[in-house]
Order: sequence, then C-alpha cells, then structure tokens
Amino acid sequence: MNNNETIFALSSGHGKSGVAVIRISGTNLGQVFSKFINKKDFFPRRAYFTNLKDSEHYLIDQVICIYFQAPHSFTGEDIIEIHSHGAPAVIEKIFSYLTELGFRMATPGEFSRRAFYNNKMDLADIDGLAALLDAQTDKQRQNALKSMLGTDSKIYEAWRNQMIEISAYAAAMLDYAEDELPANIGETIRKKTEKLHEEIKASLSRYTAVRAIRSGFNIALIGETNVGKSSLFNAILGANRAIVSDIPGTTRDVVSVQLDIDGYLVNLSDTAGLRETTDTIEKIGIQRTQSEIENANLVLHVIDGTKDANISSAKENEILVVNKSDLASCKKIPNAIYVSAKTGSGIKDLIEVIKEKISTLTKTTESTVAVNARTYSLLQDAAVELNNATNSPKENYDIFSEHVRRAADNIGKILGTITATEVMDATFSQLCLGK
Ligand SMILES: Nc1nc2c(ncn2[C@@H]2O[C@H](COP(=O)(O)OP(=O)(O)OP(=O)(O)O)[C@@H](O)[C@H]2O)c(=O)[nH]1
Ligand SMILES: [Mg+2]
Repeated sequence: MNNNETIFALSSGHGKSGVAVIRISGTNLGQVFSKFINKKDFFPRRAYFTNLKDSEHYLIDQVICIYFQAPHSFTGEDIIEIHSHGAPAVIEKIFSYLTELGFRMATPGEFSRRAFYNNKMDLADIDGLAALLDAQTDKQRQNALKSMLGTDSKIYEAWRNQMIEISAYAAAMLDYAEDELPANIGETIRKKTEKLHEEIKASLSRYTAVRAIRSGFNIALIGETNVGKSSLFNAILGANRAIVSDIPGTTRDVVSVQLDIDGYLVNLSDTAGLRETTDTIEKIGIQRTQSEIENANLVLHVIDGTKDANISSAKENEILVVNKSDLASCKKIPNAIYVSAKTGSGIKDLIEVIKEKISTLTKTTESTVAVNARTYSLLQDAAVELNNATNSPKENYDIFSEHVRRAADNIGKILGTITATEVMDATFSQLCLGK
C-alpha cells in the first residue's frame, strides 16, 4: 500500500443526514485547503464556511472545511475535513471531485493504519476504537473507551518492560560473575516472573466477562413445554415477539432479541421446550436449545408453578423462575423467583435479579485490560512462556531468559510493537470506511 497517496472517505454514517463529514488524509494538503476555501492564508483547526466548487468552477455545495496540520491529526498526516450537506448526491459529487484531484477512496481501516504507522495509536488502542464504533450500550461505550484511550496499552507496556528487564538480567547471569550483579538476582527475577504469570492468568480469566460486555450477555429461557417461556419472553420484552399457545411444543426454533439492561447489551433467547419427541423438526429445535444453554452466560430455567416440579435448586449461572403464580396452587421452591407472565407480577423482580447476576459477572473487569479475541491467544502464549520459565531448571538461566523474552514478544504483538502482517490485517479490517 502506497502511503504517499492522498485518501478520502465518508466518516459520518451512510444514508440521508443533515451533515456529512468527509475526511481527506495525505501529505502537504495546505494548498488544496487554500483552494477549497479560496483564501491564501488560514489557520489550522479553524472552521471555514465556503462555496466548494468543482474544477469547472460550478458550485458543489456550501460546506465547512477544517484543516488539521500534521502531526496534530487522527492519522498524524495533514487532514482536511469537509462538512457538507448529507445528501447522497452531494457526497457523490464531492467524491468525484476529489478523485479528479488525484485522490483515492480509502480502504476500510486505512485511516487507522496510518495512525498506527505514525505512532498515533497502537493495536490495543485500535481494538478499543473498533469496539467503540460498535458500542450499542453505555457499558460497551465505557469499556471500549478505556481501551481506546490507552489504559490497556499502559498495562501491556508495563508487563513487557518488566519481561525485557527480567530476560536481560537472566542473560547477564550467564556472562557476569555473581558479585557483579545485584544480590539474589536469580531469586528476584523468578519471583517477578511468577507475579507476572499470576497477573496475566487473572486477566485471562476475565475474558468471558469482557466478551459478554462487548458482544452481549447471552440469556436463555429454557424449560419443559407449555411452562410459559414464550409468554415470559414477551413479558420481559414488553412486546409480543414469540408465539404463545396452549399447545405443547409451540416454539420450535430459537427466537432472539437484543435488549439494553442497565447499560449492558443482552441477547435474550426463547427456546423450544424440552421433552421427549419423535417429531423431526421439534428434535432439531431441542438440539438448538441445548446449544443455547451451552452458549448462555445465564439460564432462566422456567417451571410451571401449577405442576409438581422435581427441581429443588438452581445450577450455577441459572435462575429458577416459577411461572403462572396467578394460579392458586403454587408450590414453594427455595431461591426461586415467582412470576406470572400473564399478570406481569414478579417480572420486575426477575429483571432485578438478572441485573445483579450481570453485575457480579462484570465486577472483576473494572480495573484490568479488556481481553478480546485477538489478545486472548497472545496472552495465553505469554502465560505458557512465563510458566515454562518458572519451571525451568534453577541453574539454567539461558532457557529461562529465552522463555521470558518470548513472553515479551507475545505482549509486543498485542501492542503492535512486534507485528505480523496477519495480526495487522485482522485488526484493521474490523474497522469501517473512514476510520
Ligand atoms: N395462567 C397463566 N397462564 C400462563 C402464564 N404464562 C403462560 N401461560 C399460558 O400457558 C400456555 C403456554 O404458554 P407458552 O408461553 O406458549 O409456553 P412455552 O413454554 O413457550 O411453551 P412451548 O413453546 O410449547 O415450549 C399458554 O396457554 C399461555 O397462555 C401465566 O403466568 N399464567
Ligand atoms: Mg414457547
């Protein structure tokens, strides 16, 4: 990819809108800016209202232009922002004018790639940016923002620096006499390595919670047929999405919706009731229910309160919900939530319990790195190397040093300090055009 080319993209959303923002990034864009605003002198970071004209001096649109001078811009290059009216025809016309000027449309993630090469962002920051652009709920926004603003990078950087230092000391032990090195250095670096190993393991254990914040908590309504799962699903949603009937086996496929509960994104699924069946389609539905249970962060196990249930306690990550409590003969099960999908009683309490479960699951994520799918395996590799280092023979410091160095390289890959092309491509391709 030629980095000298001037690129442009629509940075605002597609479709009809009041204002569209088109960004142009390249080197020495001062003259182009001067032409756009028809002024010789101008200041960076100042909004100029102008009649933007094409090469034949026909008016394209009345726009606002801002010039960001390198290196004080998102990409670290010169950037021009054009704020035009948001009509698709205006955007098209500006694009064809920019193409005439010899600029080309950016590929997805190309702006961020340039920001990375110009040391404006590391890969952990870009992961955060990608998550922020996807954020639908407030917690997702907070979590992504933390990564994007470099909080995660600082932790990774500190880990990596310690590993490099440990590895260097271990290597030095081979070349220097004991009295030339700090006292007890062997023991000190082993202890430090163990501590790093513990910290990384703790971060890895939070992966599920971070993933749940980023992609949503999977909550599945399960139970026998006719207990009122679909009715509860509709009651929680406040809308009639799933079909309800008194025929057992009504729901045959998984019906899912996304909800915002207390700022957390929740994927709520209604499933086919569990029972022995010979019906081929219902069997497939029941298989799907099983895989929903496996993927669920939380299961709402629904029981019909009018029937004798032989369940007395909830499993881990399960809430027992006794439905049809409006009917008289409800038997008592400890720790279960009593609701009526019909009258709506108890639904609020159920939502409160769901909120509590989510907040317990996410509590541990507050102050550490947001491990995502890309960083997960790199952190795992680093943990394995550190473990190998601490288990290496006491006197064999060259092997120890090599394992810790490799762990440092894995952390380097998270930040992009050490990059493989595939890692970079995967990271940037998460982003949309104009970022
Ligand atoms: N009285 C009363 N009836 C209910 C309540 N919830 C559901 N029902 C009735 O129970 C029957 C079954 O409800 P569904 O919501 O379809 O049950 P389901 O668990 O989804 O059933 P399947 O999809 O067949 O597994 C319907 O006739 C509902 O009207 C409730 O809280 N009280
Ligand atoms: Mg149903």
